[in-house]
Amino acid sequence: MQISRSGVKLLLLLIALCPDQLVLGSVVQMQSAEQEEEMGSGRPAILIIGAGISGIGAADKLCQNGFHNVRILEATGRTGGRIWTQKFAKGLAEVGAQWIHGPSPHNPVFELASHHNLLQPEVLLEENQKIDVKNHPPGIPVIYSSSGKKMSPDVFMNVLSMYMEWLEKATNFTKENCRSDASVGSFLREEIIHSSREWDKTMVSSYMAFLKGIINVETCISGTHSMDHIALCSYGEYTTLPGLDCTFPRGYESLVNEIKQNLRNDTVILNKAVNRIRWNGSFMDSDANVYHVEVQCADGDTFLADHVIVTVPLGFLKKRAEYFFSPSLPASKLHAIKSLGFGTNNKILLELEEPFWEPNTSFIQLIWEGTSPLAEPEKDLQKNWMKKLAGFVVLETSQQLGHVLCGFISGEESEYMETLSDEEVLSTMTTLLRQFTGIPNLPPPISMMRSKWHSHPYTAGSYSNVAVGSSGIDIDNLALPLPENKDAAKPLQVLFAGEATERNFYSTTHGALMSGRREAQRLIDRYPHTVAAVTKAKL
Ligand code: 6YU
Repeated sequence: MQISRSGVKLLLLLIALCPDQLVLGSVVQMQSAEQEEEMGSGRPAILIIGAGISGIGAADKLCQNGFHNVRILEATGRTGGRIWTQKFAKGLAEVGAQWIHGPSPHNPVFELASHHNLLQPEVLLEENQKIDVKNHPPGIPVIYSSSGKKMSPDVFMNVLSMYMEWLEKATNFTKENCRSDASVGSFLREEIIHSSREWDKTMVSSYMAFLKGIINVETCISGTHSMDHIALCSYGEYTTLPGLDCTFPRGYESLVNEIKQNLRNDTVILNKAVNRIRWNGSFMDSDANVYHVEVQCADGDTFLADHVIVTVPLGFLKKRAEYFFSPSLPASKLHAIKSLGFGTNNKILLELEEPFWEPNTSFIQLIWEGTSPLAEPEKDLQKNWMKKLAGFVVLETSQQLGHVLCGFISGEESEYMETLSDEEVLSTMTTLLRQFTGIPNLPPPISMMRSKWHSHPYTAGSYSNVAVGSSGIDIDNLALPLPENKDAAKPLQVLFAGEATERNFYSTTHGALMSGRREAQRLIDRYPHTVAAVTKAKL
């Protein structure tokens, strides 16, 4: 279809009334910023790559501020990204994000979820919003050891409180008082060695095994293979929000679905994997409109835009950044992508016919006797991968799910687990549960579901961390828009959002949502006329 230049004004008027973008052949043309500004409507063509909560959140904010020429290109066949609810057992279970970490007024996920009535009433109680669990499983764990004994948590209470103090201490380092190669793991080891000199000799081996188990939990929280990979100097920059972590009774995806309601039906284009983003160019459509960015997709489609917000996970960028952008990214960004961490934390969900745990148990901690955080890590993955399993969260029975345990496992052992068949994982889990409960004929789980985030082609891991060799500055560098030069003639061509771009809230859904809104705001500030028009229209 060819459109004459004289028809453009009429066409733009039609688009203003019916703001669908034009599709001409395989090139999807969006209105150019200059043309829009000439028309005084201030509506640039904006593409968002990725329909996770950062992408959906950015689109929502843009649309609410009068930007209607917004499209999201999503590689997979679903929205939500690492928010992924699936049917399991007698209800719903989360493959990715599970909790709102810190549900309190400064958490935008909590704000949205409560606004849309997605949470249980007790979550909204003021006293719940004041509790600070610092991302750790709340409550006292029920502890089972590898010799099949259930152990009293009282035995470990003093070690647990020492551990929490060490972690708190680890958050007080800054680059002024710590070596840049120091890790949280090495710091914890020093504290353990120092403190263990005072321990009752008969308890040393149990305490060490307990601490090894707790550190396995910590690697899941930080999304890393080992705490030796986590930079000590930046550890305190991650900010926890107050509030007793909570879940979504209708699934985490209910939040994504609510945000999507505000978007036009055709905003999200699924199964549209982006292969390459060409920026700093002059790309012309058949009406001689010029755009600075061209987005090439795996299926051959090409999209032209004034601004692109990239929200793909850091894991994907680690694999593809060099080819993904043309011209290639500046050195500071490539350094950030390479040096920041993006580790694996997987779930193994098990449905049991009958619970072996007491009612009101929230977390089952596993202790492998004879292990120690001071010993060299086990090398033989085939034989030892299951020893990295941090424990099981007992999923809430209030959700009528049945009797479901959610195991968490991080790092290389988790990535190895992804390579095994369901039968192998199920059989290992059955053996493990029998060994730890001391019930040799415990029936095997009736069903199992597990995540495979490392092998996911568009995620390649679970979430980001600040690894040794990187710092919060890398997160800020990753978040900077392109071109870098603020005075460039064509500013804000490629913007970056996604959890890994939020210096204080990386690795979380609220960090991701904040990042999407942050980049939307950057564009809103660039087009004050659009906002002014919307405000006027609302009055
Ligand atoms: C939280 C929690 N949580 C467990 C597990 C995981 C994560 N998180 P997305 O990936 O969502 O979207 C990008 C899209 O881009 C995606 O759809 C892709 O398909 C698409 N894409 C990629 N390439 C493309 C291409 N080429 N073309 C087109 N599209 C493309 N967060 O708040 N509570 O309980 C958990 C958990 C197993 C895997 C989590 C949790 C992390 C969040 O899920 C995640 O940050 C956001 O969903 C990301 O959204 P997004 O939009 O940025 O990307 C001190 C210190 C410690 C630091 N850590 C403490 C926090 C611990 C985090 N909690 C973890 C715990 C669990 C259980």
